[in-house]
Amino acid sequence: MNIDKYLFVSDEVKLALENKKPVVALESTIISHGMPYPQNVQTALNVEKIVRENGAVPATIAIIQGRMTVGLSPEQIEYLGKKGLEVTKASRRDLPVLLSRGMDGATTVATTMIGASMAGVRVFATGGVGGVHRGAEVTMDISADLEELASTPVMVICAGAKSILDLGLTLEYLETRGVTVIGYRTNELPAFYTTHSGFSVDYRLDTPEEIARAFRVKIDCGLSGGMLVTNPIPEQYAMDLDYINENIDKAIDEMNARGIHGKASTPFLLDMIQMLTGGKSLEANIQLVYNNARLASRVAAALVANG
Ligand code: PSU
Ligand code: MN
Repeated sequence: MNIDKYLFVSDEVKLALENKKPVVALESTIISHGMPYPQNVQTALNVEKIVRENGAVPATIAIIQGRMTVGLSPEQIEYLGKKGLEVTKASRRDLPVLLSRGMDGATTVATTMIGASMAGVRVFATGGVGGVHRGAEVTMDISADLEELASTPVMVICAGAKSILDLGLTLEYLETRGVTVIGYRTNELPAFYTTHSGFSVDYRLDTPEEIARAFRVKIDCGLSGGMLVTNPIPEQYAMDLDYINENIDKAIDEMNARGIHGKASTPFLLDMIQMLTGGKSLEANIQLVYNNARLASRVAAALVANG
């Protein structure tokens, strides 16, 4: 089987990997479904710039005309951002049909991990990961991101999980599936818009080198799966806990009233929260992604240095 039929790695990313230079994977559902145009495109391009400024090569990932594409061009990023919700939000289960039909897809955390792993990229920066949704004991809505973290060897650096999810159940699920949850310079799981959640991470690690060493052990010992690194939003951009939680509750009520469920849930909630907060949540979202891109670049550098 010739994998090139389904995988395209840009020259820049290929060269970086061959020369053992740090590479940071970036997802595309955050562009098409996570933020409005044109802020989504601007943010995606800025994230790439931040990764470069921190000494790593960015690899934004999406499915383009039936190929898992690792290292999008600025034109491809613009294309996905403009198309927005019209692009298929692609999780693991969507891959067979999208690739065989030659379609486009915006990759979620799960699918971006798959693309990164196919290309040999080990570190991935994003905003928030999917998790166990509130009410999952009835709906069984559990993001495929969690299963991917359990099986695919890519480290995901995020700002914790949003309280649109059930954070306690998300942590239980990750524990069951053997995923280590690291707090970067914190003992408390950050809740995306806020640094506080009331839940603890498994381990606090204080330097990119320590994080890289822990991940290296995992690879060396052949322990399957990734690792979840949670990086709190910088204090000056954090939102007021009660304010954001009130608006999250309103958004969830609205979602239930409209009967929205399945893969449409997360994009709907993000959009609703952005509306209810008059764009304040969007600004926080953008800043935390930048912050994660910086940390991921340093961890990627430390990982190649001790590899
Ligand atoms: N959380 C965000 N922004 C996002 C997402 C989550 O703050 O854009 C996206 C990510 O791509 C994540 C996906 O992988 O939503 C999870 O969707 P689901 O819950 O349907 O698995
Ligand atoms: Mn779901």
